[in-house]
Formats: sequence, C-alpha cells, structure tokens
Amino acid sequence: MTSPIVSGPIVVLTGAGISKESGLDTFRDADGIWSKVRLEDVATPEAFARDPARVHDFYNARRRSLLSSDVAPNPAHFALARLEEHWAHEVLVVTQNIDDLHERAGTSRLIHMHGEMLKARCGTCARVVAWKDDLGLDTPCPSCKQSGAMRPDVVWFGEMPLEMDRIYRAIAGCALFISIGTSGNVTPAAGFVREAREIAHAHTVELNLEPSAGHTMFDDAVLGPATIEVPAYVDRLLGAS
Ligand code: BJW
Repeated sequence: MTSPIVSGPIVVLTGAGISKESGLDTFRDADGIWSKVRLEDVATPEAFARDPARVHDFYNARRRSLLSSDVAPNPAHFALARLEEHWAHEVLVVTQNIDDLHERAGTSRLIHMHGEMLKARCGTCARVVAWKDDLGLDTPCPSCKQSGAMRPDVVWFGEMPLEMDRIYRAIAGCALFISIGTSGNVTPAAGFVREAREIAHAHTVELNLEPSAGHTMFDDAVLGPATIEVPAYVDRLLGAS
C-alpha cells in the first residue's frame, strides 16, 4: 500500500508485537505470556497483595530476560527513532510495553503508559527508582529504607495508566495515528484510535501481524511482521514528506 499524504504531528501506539522479534513474548498470541500464567495471578494489585513472592518471580524473570544479551531493539524500533528524527512535525511514541527497547533504539519522545520494568516503586514512600536487580519481599527501599513494599513500577489491571492527560492531548492534535503490534484488547489504549478519528480527524493505520480486535476503526491496515513493515512504512512516510 502507499502512504497517505500526511503532514502534521504523529502519535504512534506500540504493543508487545513490536518487541516479539527482539525475543520478548507477547501476551495473547498462542505462545504468549497469558498461555503460561493467569493474569489474575501476576498482573493485578490483588495478586500482589495475596502472593507478592509469585509476582516478584514473574517480573524478576522478565527483567533478567530483558537485560540478557539476547534481547536488543529490532529494525522496527530503529525505524520509529528515525521517524522522530526526520519528520518535520512532532512524533510521540506511546508504548504499552514495559521494556526499554524504544529508548535503546534512540526514541526520545516516549511515554510508557503501562510503566517500566527497569524501575521499582516503594509502596511506603511512593518513590520511583531505576532498578536492574531482582526484587523480593525483603528488598529495602533505597529512599525510606522500609522493607516489604517494593514493587515493579508497572500498571496492573484495575490501576490507572500513566500520563493519560498528555496522551489524550497529543492524540487530539495528531494528523496521523499509527498502531503497531497490539491486539487492541486492553483499555484505555484500545480506545485511542476512536479518539484519533473522532476528535482529531486523523488518518489511522494499524501495522500488525493480524487484524486487531479494533481493526474496523482504522482507515488502513498493513499486515506482516513489524521488522519488515514498520521500516517500509516509515520509509514511505519520509519519502512522501
Ligand atoms: C506482531 C508480531 C510481529 C505478534 N509483528 N505484530 C474489570 C476489572 C478491572 C479492569 C477492567 C475490567 N474490565 C475492563 C477493565 C479495564 C482493563 C482492561 O482492559 N481489561 C481487559 C482485559 C478487558 N484495563 C485496565 O485495567 C487498565 N486501567 C484502566 O482502565 O484504568 C481506568 C481508566 C479509566 C479511564 C481512563 C483511563 C483509565 C490498566 C491496564 C494494564 C495492562 N497491564 C498489562 C500488564 C502490565 C505490564 C506488563 O507486565 O508487561 O499490560 S496487561 C498486558 O496487556 C500488558 C500489555 O501492555 C497489554 C496490551 O497487550 P498488547 O501489547 O496488545 O499485547 P498482545 O499480546 O495482546 O498483542 C500483541 C499483538 O502483536 C497481536 O495482535 C499479534 O498479532 C501482534 N504481533 N508478533 C507485528 N512480529
């Protein structure tokens, strides 16, 4: 497909599919994370209150995997950094991912709406700190020194995603909304395309391996692996600008 002639700010929403070819699992694919663990056991505040050790084990394993030498940004992450660098207007990447692959690829205008795996938060003093080690029940907070309340700084079901005002403001002013590698099953991110259409009258496109749950809301779709389709789409956008 060709790219529409678009000029103006771009908002890019990314999900687990963009990091799949970097070696990180998605959630809802056949071999995804939710095929191995129940989200009710590891991704809710209730799960953490009931069995914090289990939740720590889940995120410790994922943090170790993210920091292993096998995991690195792929051509899709680098293409979005290139788009930010060369597009004449603002590009904001809103990621649902808690990995740091967009940063490693060079994207700087970035919102982690579901938090970050390489940060920890103290439930006692609320301080958020950079974190690369395992977390445990007796990990003391480096700030208030209390033990037992450190948790991954991620957004679980029933919790409020981060920086929503900034995200909705950017969507309200965008000319192009691009959704990459997300199944469209989790709100509020799944509703962004509707905001982009109805509030901003933006052109909307999804780049995904298969049509997402909300595919009918998009003007265009490009189906295929992110490492192939995202660089090609960015090339077309930059070539047309
Ligand atoms: C490829 C590819 C390749 C593969 N190339 N593509 C009842 C009780 C409590 C809450 C609710 C409730 N009912 C509804 C809710 C709301 C709830 C929700 O949505 N639930 C649904 C499950 C029904 N949402 C929330 O609770 C959110 N908070 C909230 O709504 O607050 C209130 C609010 C009100 C008003 C305004 C704003 C807020 C919080 C959601 C938190 C989500 N947390 C998780 C886990 C934490 C982070 C972590 O551990 O990593 O975030 S869940 C998980 O899903 C993770 C992801 O970020 C998120 C989205 O998943 P994603 O990225 O779409 O991945 P997949 O696997 O689903 O899809 C991958 C796609 O890639 C697929 O389509 C593949 O085809 C594709 N793909 N390979 C291109 N190579």
